[in-house]
Amino acid sequence: MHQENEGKLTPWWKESVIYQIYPRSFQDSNGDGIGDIPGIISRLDHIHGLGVDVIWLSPFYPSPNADMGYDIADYKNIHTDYGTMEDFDHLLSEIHSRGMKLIIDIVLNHTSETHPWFIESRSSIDNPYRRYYFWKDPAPGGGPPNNWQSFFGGPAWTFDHSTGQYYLHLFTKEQPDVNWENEHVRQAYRDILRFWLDKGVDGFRLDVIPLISKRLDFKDTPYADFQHTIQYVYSNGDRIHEYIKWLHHEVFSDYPVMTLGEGPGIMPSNVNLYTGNDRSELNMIYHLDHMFIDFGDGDKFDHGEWTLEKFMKIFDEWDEALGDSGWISISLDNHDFPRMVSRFGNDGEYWKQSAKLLATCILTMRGTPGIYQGSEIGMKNVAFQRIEDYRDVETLNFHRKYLDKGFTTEEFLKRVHRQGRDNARTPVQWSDAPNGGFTTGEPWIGVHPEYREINAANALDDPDSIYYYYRDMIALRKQNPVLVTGVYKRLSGMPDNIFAYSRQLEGEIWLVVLNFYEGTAQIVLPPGVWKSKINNYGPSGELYRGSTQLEPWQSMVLKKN
Ligand code: TEU
Ligand code: CA
Repeated sequence: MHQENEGKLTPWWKESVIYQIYPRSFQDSNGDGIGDIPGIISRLDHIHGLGVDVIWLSPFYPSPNADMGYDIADYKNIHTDYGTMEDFDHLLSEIHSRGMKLIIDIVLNHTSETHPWFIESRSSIDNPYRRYYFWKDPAPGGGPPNNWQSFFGGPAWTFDHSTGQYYLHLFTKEQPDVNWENEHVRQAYRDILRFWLDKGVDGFRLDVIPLISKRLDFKDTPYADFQHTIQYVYSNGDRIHEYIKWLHHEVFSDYPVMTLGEGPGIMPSNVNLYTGNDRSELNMIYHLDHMFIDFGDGDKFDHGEWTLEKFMKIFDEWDEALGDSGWISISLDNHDFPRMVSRFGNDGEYWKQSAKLLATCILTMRGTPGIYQGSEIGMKNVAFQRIEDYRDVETLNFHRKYLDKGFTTEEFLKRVHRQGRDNARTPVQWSDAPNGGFTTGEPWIGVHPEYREINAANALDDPDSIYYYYRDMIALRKQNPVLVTGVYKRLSGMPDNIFAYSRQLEGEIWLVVLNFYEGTAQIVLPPGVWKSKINNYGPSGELYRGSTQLEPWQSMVLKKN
C-alpha cells in the first residue's frame, strides 16, 4: 500500500497544474502531417517554461481513429502514427528529467470494434468473449432493445447480422461498451493499468469513468433531455463505486498516482462519493456542468446562450459540495470543447486581456487547474467554410442528423463554428512558418488562418504575452497555498458582469476580481487596503481601497495588507 505524500499537508496532485496534450495536433516531427511523440519531446521546454507539473497525454494507442484514438484497439502499444514504445519511454524519461509527471488517458468504458476482444465477441453467440460486451436481442416488435441514444447522435445500439443481436455503444458504433460485470474484463483492465504504472507513468485520466457500471435492466430512459439521461441512466450505476474501489485496491493504492476521472453525469450531490478523502476511489474528477452550460435539451448544437450568473453559480455549487472532503480539476477547455477565449472570453478587441482573465479564473480556483494545449498562447476557434474540412465524428454525425431535420449545411456550420470539438483540434501554432510550424507536410486538419500572428514564437518575443502571464500566474499560485486550498467565497453586491471571490487561509485574505465584459466597471472593494499581486493590465504592486474602476476584461488578484 503506497502511503500518499508522507506527512505533507497538501497532496501533490492538489498542488499540481496540469497541461493537456492532444498528440495528433501538437507537433509533427516526420512530415506526415500528424503530431507524434518525438514532436512532443521537441516541445517539452515550451511546456516546462510555464511551470506546469503534470502532462495529461490523450490517447496514443493503436486505433482506427473512429473517435481519434478514444477507440482503442491495443491497450499496451503505441499507434504507429505517434511512434514506437521506445519513443514513449524516451518521452517519459524526458518529462521526468524536467521534474514533471505524466498521466495517460485510458478508456475503460469501451474498446475499438477492431480490438481482439470484440472481434472474438461478435464472432458467435457462444464465444467466450461474448460477455465482454453487451449483446441483446431485438425488442419484441423488432428494432433496438431500448431508446438509448449515443452521445454522438443516433441509437446507442447497432444490429449485428451475423449473430442476430444488437450491441451497446454509448458513443460511436465503432466503440462497443465493455461489460464490467464480467470479472475477466476487470482483471484485464487491472493488468493493463499496472503495465503502464510499472513503466513509470504517474497516473491516469480516466475517460467517462462514471459510465462503466450499467443499469442492467436496460429500461428506456424516461428523460426528454440528454443531460438527465447521462446523469440518471448512463452514469452513476449501481456498482460504480464498487468497481472504482476495486481499481483503487487492485491498482492505484500500490503507486504514488494521480487519478483524474472525466465525470459526465457526476453531480455536486455525489462528487464526494468519487473523490472524498475517506473513499479510496479517485483523487479528483472534472465535471462538465460549465462545459455543457449552453447545450440544448437535444444536443450541444441546439445551443442556447450562457450567462455569467449561471457560470458563477456552477462554481459556487461545486465548491460548496466538495467541502473539505472532495476535490476536482478545473479547466475551461479541452479537446472536447471550443477554445475558451472564444467561448467564455472575447477573441476580438480584448483577445489578450480576456485570455489572461480566463487564465486567472482557472488558476485561482479551489481545484487542480487544467490548461489545454494552445490556450497558453490564446488559440481561438476556427471557422472552416466546408463540412469536408471537419474531422470530428461527433460533428459529422450531427451534420447528417441536422440535414435530416431540414437544416442546410451552411446553417449547421454556424453551430459547429461555435460548438464543434475541432475548434480545439487545429494544430498548435508554433511559428509563422507554413502550417504554423506544426508540420512540413499536409496537416491532417486545417491550421488556424491567424497562425502568423498567434504562435508560440511571437509569444516568447512579447514580454506582455498570454504565455508569460500563464507562467507568472502559475508561479503566483505555487508560491501561495491560499490559492490552492484556501476557502472560496463569492462576493455579493457586485455589478452583473463581475465575478469576484475571496480565498482565505490562516488569516490571509485574497480577492480575485474578474470583469467579464467589454465595458468598464466600478466596484467597491471590501474594507481594508488591498495590494495587487498580478493583473492583466500591466505591473502589479499597486494598492487599492474602496471604490475601484476595472477596465474591459480586467482581472485583478489582490492580497489584503
Ligand atoms: O468524452 C466524453 C464526453 O463527455 C464528451 O464526448 C462530451 O460530452 C461531448 O463530446 C461534448 O460534445 C470522452 C472523451 O473526452 C471524448 O473525446 C470521447 O469522444 C468520448 O469520451 C468517448 O471516448
Ligand atoms: Ca508525424
